Amino acid sequence: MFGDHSLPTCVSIAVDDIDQDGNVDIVVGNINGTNSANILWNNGKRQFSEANFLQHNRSTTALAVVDLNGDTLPDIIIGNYNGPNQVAMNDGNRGFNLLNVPSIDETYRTSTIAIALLPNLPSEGAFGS
Ligand SMILES: [Ca+2]
Ligand SMILES: [Ca+2]
Repeated sequence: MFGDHSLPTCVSIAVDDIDQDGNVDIVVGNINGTNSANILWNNGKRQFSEANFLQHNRSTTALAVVDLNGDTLPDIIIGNYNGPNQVAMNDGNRGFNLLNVPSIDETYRTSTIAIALLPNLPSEGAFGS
């Protein structure tokens, strides 16, 4: 129901071929509820299956997708409200290893993420292996 603030509400989206099957997938960040981030896996036939990969009482307010460790698999940067930001390192099997990102302050109110693509990155990527 419109206006029901207990329902998850999408506030951020990022797209990339997360599982490297040739079909662009959609990463969705939500506020409210406990499923703060989902992936819509694209089967290439105009159909998507939804998988939650991040459950907690934070709100995911910003998303970005980039390969952080140079393994060619897109990783997900997760900006949260009311909790530490995180990165989801792609394991290549539709699974992720979640890491908390140290914050400059403790307010935890991320609203945007910017990515700088730098030339001449070391082979292990910007985030290390
Ligand atoms: Ca895909
Ligand atoms: Ca990666």
